[in-house]
Amino acid sequence: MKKLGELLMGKDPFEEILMGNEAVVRAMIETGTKVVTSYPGSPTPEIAAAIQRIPEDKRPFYFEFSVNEKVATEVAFGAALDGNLSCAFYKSVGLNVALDSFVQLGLMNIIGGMVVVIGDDPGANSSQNEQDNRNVYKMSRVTVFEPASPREAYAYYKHAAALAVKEKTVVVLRLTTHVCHARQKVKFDACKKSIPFKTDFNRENGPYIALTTMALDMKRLSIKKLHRSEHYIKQMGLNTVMVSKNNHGKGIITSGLTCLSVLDVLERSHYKPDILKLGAINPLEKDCILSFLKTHDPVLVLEELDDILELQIKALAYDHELKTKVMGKQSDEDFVGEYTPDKVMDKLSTLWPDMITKGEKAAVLPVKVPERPAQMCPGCGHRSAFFAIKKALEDTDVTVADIGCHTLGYMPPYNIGEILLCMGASSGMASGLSLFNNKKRVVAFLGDSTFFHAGLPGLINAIFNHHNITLIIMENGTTAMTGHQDHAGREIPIEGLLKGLGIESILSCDTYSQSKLTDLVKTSLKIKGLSVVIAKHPCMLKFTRLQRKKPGFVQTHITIDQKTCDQIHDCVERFGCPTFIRNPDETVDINLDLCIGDGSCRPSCPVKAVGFDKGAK
Ligand SMILES: Cc1ncc(C[n+]2csc(CCOP(=O)(O)OP(=O)(O)O)c2C)c(N)n1
Repeated sequence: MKKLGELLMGKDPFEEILMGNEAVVRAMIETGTKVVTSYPGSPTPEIAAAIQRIPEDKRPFYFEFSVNEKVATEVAFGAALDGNLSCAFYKSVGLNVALDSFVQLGLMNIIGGMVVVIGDDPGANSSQNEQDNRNVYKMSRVTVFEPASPREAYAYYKHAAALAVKEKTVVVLRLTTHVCHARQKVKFDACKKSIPFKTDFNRENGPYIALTTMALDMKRLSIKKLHRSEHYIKQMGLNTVMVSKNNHGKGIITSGLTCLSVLDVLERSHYKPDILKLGAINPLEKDCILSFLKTHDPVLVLEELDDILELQIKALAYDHELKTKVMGKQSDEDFVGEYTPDKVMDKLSTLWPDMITKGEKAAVLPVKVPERPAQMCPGCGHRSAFFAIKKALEDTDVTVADIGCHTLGYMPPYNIGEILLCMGASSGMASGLSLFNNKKRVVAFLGDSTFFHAGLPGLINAIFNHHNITLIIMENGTTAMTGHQDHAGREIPIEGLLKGLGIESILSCDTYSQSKLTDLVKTSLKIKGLSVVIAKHPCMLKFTRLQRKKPGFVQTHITIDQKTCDQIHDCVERFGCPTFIRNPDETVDINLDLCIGDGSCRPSCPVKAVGFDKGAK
């Protein structure tokens, strides 16, 4: 196989097995998308990774990691006002951050067209919740396409782009985790000749100021655009009916990945209901749904997460005085988690036991894998920081976590970080906890990418309102948790920014200098008002990956001098690096596959039994 970057840039049609996220990049190129923006977050970061496989000078569009999802949305919107087709992509909860700008998009005459790709995460595989963003799309009056596979992700992006350009509007491509990450053979079309960047903004194309009565006219326009979208959806046949000869009159309405789970289950059923698969989930194409409801009874609406389709379809049936029984969620549990084949099997066999025997297993058997709790990598600077900071804390102190690799500090053996909301929330929550609180000191944690993303307002609030907190910024030079994406810290040193904000107490040190860090935190905690500690160390996963690429690289390890070791086990119980193996006879060994020889664990040994192997630096 050609390199991914070359493949994506090919002029001729080709067929290849690609990830859903990668297939979307080819669609961007084919549709002439000119500006692409993002803030990283699973399940979409591989879109950025695929874009970055195309050398910047060959990339047919501008790409940036914006400072957060709201700014990513605004940059893409601005470029579209100039006449370019643009795209912003981010994860489910990213929409919460983008929302203030996102809800306005439907009102605007977006000259070049705009696609927003949002990766929802049913099952909360890598998110702090499994929010159903379909609730927001209705409110924002945006058209939404939902693919079930990489093949459809590619095709639906192209549809989204075509409709966005035609109607000068925004169209959402709703991906979910396994559509993003699944791999499938996709047939790609040829690439048209390149389209130039445009800078044609003209306010006559507006109105773009949605104030007072203008906002209402703009809303009327957005409603009209949605009607036209419904027409497009019908014309393009985005909603499809799969007919079975032996359906017993029953029907299922579903969309996205759930449809594949249903198809999987129906391979084992005694009869097969017809399926209406919705490729467009907002607006709903009423004609096709009504004709399905008129020709099937009962109809089951199967959808992951909330009952968005179900309620609309029930309302449609009611308005048209249909007698068809429309069923959907049967229990609270139906609102929770992914609709895997097993879950769908369970649901269908309970509801229609004559159709499928209860206890039948879905085709995809769950593979039993050992549990693997999330943990910090060997050598992680955050581990050294938590080890050191714990020594400075008292039991009564309240520790407030934020989102990033350092969230893992809440786990044993550190147990630091007792509350978590979302990105950038730690300073604000800590400020609230500090009010009228003279007994407990309040310590907040914040990663460096998050500092720029949403951390600054909470910090500025703490300065402005004189809150009494200690903020520890865990600076590792990258957006580590989502795969080492770049962030604004490359251009803007955090310490300088803090000084510029007028913060008087700013202390900083490398986290490997553990005793120094303990002292700095102790000093900080004595200060009345706001104090900041910057706990720095480069992300060691990123660092070692780069080191290993260097010619002549030799991996060194740490060693344990078994004669000196007193089996105190601080290395295992307090430092907690996964590299240490505690044997049944209480001796301690090193897992050489994991150890990166960084030596950050050495201060954890009170008898100095941890050393470097020969040649290590
Ligand atoms: C609004 C929002 N956008 C994106 C994410 C995905 N996400 C989780 S952690 C993280 C990055 C954290 O980076 P940083 O603050 O530098 O901490 P690190 O992981 O490097 O320790 C991101 C982007 C999210 N959870 N919420």
